[in-house]
Amino acid sequence: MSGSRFSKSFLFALLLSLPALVFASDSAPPTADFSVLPFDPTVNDVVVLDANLSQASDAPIVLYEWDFNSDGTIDASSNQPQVRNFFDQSGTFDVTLFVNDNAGGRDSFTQNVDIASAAVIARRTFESSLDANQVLAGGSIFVTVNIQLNQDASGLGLTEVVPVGWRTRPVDDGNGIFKRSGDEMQWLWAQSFSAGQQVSVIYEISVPSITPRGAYAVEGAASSFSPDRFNLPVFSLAGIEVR
Ligand SMILES: [Ca+2]
Repeated sequence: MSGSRFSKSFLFALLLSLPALVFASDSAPPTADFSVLPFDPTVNDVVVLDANLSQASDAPIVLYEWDFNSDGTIDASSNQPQVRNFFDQSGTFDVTLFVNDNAGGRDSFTQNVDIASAAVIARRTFESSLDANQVLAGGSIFVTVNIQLNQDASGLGLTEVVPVGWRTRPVDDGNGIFKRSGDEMQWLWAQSFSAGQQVSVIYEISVPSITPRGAYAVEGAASSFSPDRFNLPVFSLAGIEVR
């Protein structure tokens, strides 16, 4: 009687420990590692973080998670190893990558990414009812160009060019003067700016309904005449994706 009770509780204990035994069989977690391009990024650069250096062990890696400032909050996650990011200011960022395989294995790797400052930061962002840079053919998407001046500037100008046949409508000229020149949208500012000021313009793009699906580029440049002349592309993380 007592013997059968012993064997029952033994069996019960064995059953309880089975999941732990199965879990422990994932003895080799993946190894997280990533590279950074470009080698000496500035705040203007789209920084490509590439986790292809990571190694799977006995199970494929299925999820890459990125904490761009190692504050414990994941900023981007994907089943693809590459991610593109802008860093909002200069300085040294601790970037942490977590890789997860489909057997519950997980590893992390942190490295410093040094972001150099730039005299002018010109960025374009998109806003739509879908994911930020996505739009349906026949739909519209809003574009914001932000120019952060870390130097004095007079004769500030901005040009933007959208794909041929796409209609545009200025929404906020940021106290600049708007005009069209051929396919180009142009903004000019009569006033002078001092270091630390920024300018934002907003316009709307209407995508023709006959537009085939795919990725489309918007190109632009910010420029100034004095005291230090510059002519700088407007950077965006990605183009417009028509779905
Ligand atoms: Ca974070």
